Amino acid sequence: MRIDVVSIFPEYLAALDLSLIGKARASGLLDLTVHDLRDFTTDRHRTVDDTPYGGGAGMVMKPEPWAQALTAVLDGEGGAADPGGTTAGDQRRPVLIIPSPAGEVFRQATAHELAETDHLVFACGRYEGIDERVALWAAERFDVRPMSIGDYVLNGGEVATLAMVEAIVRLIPGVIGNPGSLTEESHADGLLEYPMYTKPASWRGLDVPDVLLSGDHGRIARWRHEQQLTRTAERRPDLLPPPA
Ligand code: 6GU
Repeated sequence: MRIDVVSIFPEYLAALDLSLIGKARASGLLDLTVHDLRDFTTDRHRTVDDTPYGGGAGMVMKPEPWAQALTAVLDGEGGAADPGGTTAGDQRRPVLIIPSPAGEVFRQATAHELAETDHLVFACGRYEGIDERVALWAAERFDVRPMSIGDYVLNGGEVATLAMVEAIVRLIPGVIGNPGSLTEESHADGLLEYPMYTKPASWRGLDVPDVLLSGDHGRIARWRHEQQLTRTAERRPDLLPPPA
């Protein structure tokens, strides 16, 4: 998979060199490049923002640097007639994710869907956002997806991009050593994960539930499923199907 991130704070994305994502890059499963939006400005001050038409607080990101940056990212696609190597080749367009609290909510299902894409581009806005015409212009070249990571406001798209990239990349086949860990985690089956324990069996007066020491795998599986249901009902009742 190829991922390009465009930001005025490329240093924010330095964490993408670490841990699991860093390993995916080193192994060639992920080709990730971070671009500085200011490299696509043409004025002496490398200006990326301006005052909003209609008035109001804050600044808006100017459209032209974004068009230059996104065009450069597309030019970097290789331009070969058949970059995938098979003639039936995948004709899906690159996906442009625009992180925004006004976007569609990014969920585990979204991560699975996007893990199937060949090329993802993240356009990290700052200030009050990016001139709306950029998304319209980009829609002729990309599948444009404004995405929010939850109902709260961040200062810009960088932190949201870190979260989405991590959620997507760990689902690329081969990135996680033990694929079983993907099927037993929270949200894999629409429920929260059951509680986990490790040694010692008794710690500061707190005991691991007996059932987990029983060796009875059927009983353990039933207990874990009940725990998933009670935990989800307590913490995230919105995830449960409405009672019939
Ligand atoms: Cl994707 N961006 C910003 N700036 N704030 C957010 C968000 C995204 N998701 C939730 N809040």
